Amino acid sequence: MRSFLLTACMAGSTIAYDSLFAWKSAPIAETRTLDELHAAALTEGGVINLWSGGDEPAQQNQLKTAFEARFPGMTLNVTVDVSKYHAGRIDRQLNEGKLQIDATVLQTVQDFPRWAQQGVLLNYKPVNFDLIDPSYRDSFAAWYGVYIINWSTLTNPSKLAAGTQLPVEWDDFLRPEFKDKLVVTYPNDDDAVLFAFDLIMQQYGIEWFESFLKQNPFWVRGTETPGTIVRQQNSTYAVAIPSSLNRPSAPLNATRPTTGQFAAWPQTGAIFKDAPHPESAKLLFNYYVSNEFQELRTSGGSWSVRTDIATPAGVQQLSNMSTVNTAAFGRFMADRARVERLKFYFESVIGPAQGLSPLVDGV
Ligand SMILES: *[C@@H]1O[C@H](CO)[C@@H](O)[C@H](O)[C@H]1NC(C)=O
Ligand SMILES: *[C@@H]1O[C@H](CO)[C@@H](O)[C@H](O)[C@H]1NC(C)=O
Ligand SMILES: *[C@@H]1O[C@H](CO)[C@@H](O)[C@H](O)[C@H]1NC(C)=O
Ligand SMILES: *[C@@H]1O[C@H](CO)[C@@H](O)[C@H](O)[C@H]1NC(C)=O
Ligand SMILES: CC(=O)N[C@H]1CO[C@H](CO)[C@@H](O)[C@@H]1O
Repeated sequence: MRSFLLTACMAGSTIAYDSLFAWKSAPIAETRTLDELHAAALTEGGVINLWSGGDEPAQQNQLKTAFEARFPGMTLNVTVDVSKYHAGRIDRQLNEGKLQIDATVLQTVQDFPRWAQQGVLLNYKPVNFDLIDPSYRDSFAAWYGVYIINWSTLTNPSKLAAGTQLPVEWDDFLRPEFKDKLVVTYPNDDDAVLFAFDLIMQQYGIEWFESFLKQNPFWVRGTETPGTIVRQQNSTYAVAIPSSLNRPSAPLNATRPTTGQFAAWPQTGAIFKDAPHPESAKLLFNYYVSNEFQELRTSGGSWSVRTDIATPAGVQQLSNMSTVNTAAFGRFMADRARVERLKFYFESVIGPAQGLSPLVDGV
């Protein structure tokens, strides 16, 4: 009996957590500076293993470059893959008691409350935690939004007749000049795209989508792929849905509806309680919510997850816009039965997503 208990305890330290109500999980509040955290992280070997949601391998290069330049001797070993694939592999590592990664930042925001309930996340407030928008953070600091992802539409006017008006509202995509010109991510492959289509159709109905289909859109995997294709001169595709650019270089133009709803949400992260490099993970998460990183994002035209960081010039304040609700995404993602029904609706009309993972498809 004794040896059985001992074995059971050693098999996974999660056994000691309160996974019934997750009581007694008051967070540790960080008081150290970034430089003090840096010194602590170096004593662990200088590597942090992060799994980050995304659909092109280079999507976290900006973070990696900025982090490694700011903290000499540190390596941010970031692996980008589709969040829904990362989440399943994380569950497997947790289940086997062989956690190899320190932290994750994902689009599958519904996974974080579940992991918090299982007791596998570190309840930890980085400096500035209380300045994160309350709707983006867990009260006990198990998880929180670290940056905002926001979508627009990208148009390449050089591939359209001179003088073509850019598409702005969702109805504009139905105009005859955009037939055979649209390249769009499969909503049944990416839940955030599904959310974007759900918003449109809640507003404009199934008739909108039936007309949209008559435009003969080119469906692709990955949310960066439409923009890549629209930029290339060797195809006729001129309008990308979605795109995350707001200030693209010429000749491209970004637009966003002023009446229709569009998708934006806090990409959410957490440190694991059994992280092999806990001090390194803490350094990264303090950096994420620091003025330095949040201002790097806003200087690129993006919004901040923090309420005290100024919205960039020329960009409307997020909390003051009637066309976007950043907290709605989490509620959408949490209702898996509805998400499933929606996916099958789209699959029944446009078929299952075709092609390799966008991480390896070469586009
Ligand atoms: C970097 O991350 C990958 C994927 O998690 C892992 O296979 C690899 O061992 C890590 N490298 C180091 C140096 O820890
Ligand atoms: C267009 O050009 C890119 C390289 O710029 C290439 O990878 C792609 O296959 C080309 N597409 C077509 C349809 O020819
Ligand atoms: C697209 O953006 C360019 C600047 O990059 C601007 O000169 C041009 O007028 C815009 N086109 C349209 C149709 O608004
Ligand atoms: C909020 O929106 C209103 C109108 O919708 C506008 O008058 C006001 O200037 C906006 N405030 C900020 C801080 O953006
Ligand atoms: C208006 C806005 O916030 N746009 C930003 C959306 O996100 C991208 C990158 O993530 C920025 O480059 C945009 O400027």
